[in-house]
Amino acid sequence: MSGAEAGRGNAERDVVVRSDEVRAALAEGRGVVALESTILCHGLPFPKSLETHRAAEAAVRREGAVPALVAVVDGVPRAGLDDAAAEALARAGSRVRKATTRDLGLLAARGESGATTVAATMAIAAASGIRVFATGGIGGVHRGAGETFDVSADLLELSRTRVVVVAAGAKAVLDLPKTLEALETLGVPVIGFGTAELPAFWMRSSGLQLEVRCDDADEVACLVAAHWAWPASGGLLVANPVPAEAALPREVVEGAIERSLSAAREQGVAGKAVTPFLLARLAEETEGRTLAANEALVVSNAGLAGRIAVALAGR
Ligand code: PSU
Ligand code: MN
Repeated sequence: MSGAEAGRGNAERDVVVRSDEVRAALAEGRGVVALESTILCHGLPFPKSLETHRAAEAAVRREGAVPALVAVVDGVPRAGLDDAAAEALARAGSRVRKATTRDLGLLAARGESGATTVAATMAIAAASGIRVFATGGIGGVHRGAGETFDVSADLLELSRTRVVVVAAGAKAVLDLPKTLEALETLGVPVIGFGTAELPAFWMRSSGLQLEVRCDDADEVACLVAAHWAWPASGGLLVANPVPAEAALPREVVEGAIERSLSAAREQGVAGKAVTPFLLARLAEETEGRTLAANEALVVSNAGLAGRIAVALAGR
């Protein structure tokens, strides 16, 4: 690394405040896994949100890695929030602004807090030296995007930021074929973990074939390292199907998605309110079954991310 590059790296790292544990783990070359805060504040209702977050942290630790909850607190991007801070965010819920990458400067300027989406969490993770991140499902191309232009900033961030995102594919409320096409266009490898099909969040399969399949964390780490050897490369998506015992049947989910989408249209829900609205509505439509599946897949993704972070740290 040249002196200029090293200088830039340090400057970037100073933008984010890392907890002592996260800083030490990174300095020692241990595995660290970023966890996002939008799911904590907007994706799941309290107290399921906090329970899921705690279970995800425990899953990361069981694999020998260190979890780093990412959020913006009073204008300061942070990686590694303690349990009290996590609880405060979960209790504040949707009163905390949902923040994507473009909001990071705004929050800093105004000293405001933000719950970071996949995109903003990736940006903060990369600036902190964290290379692996676990979430539920990424944002993508919404159904009807031809009219609304609603395409998640998560896709753009995946194209440019070097973080491995472990998710149960993209959320099933989206247009999954178009999301997969967009990921190809944006140069984002999609690795099926133990599957050759794109998982569909609460469901294990979407019927959409993937070109890359890995069956263990070392294989993923090897592929990630090779991808990052290429100068212009960005993020990767590791698509991990929801555990079989928590998966929901397609008949249950598809009808509920259709009804939720109609409700969103009727109520004129648009922009960044769409995803939280649909997730909350789906939970009602399925009498909480999507919440149980969401919890199971987040915890499973956190464990896999822990294994990948450890494998990557050892390379
Ligand atoms: N995964 C979940 N629940 C969520 C999200 C992901 O299981 O709530 C969040 C992520 O923060 C993701 C966001 O970035 O939904 C997508 O929002 P949008 O479609 O507005 O980009
Ligand atoms: Mn959107």
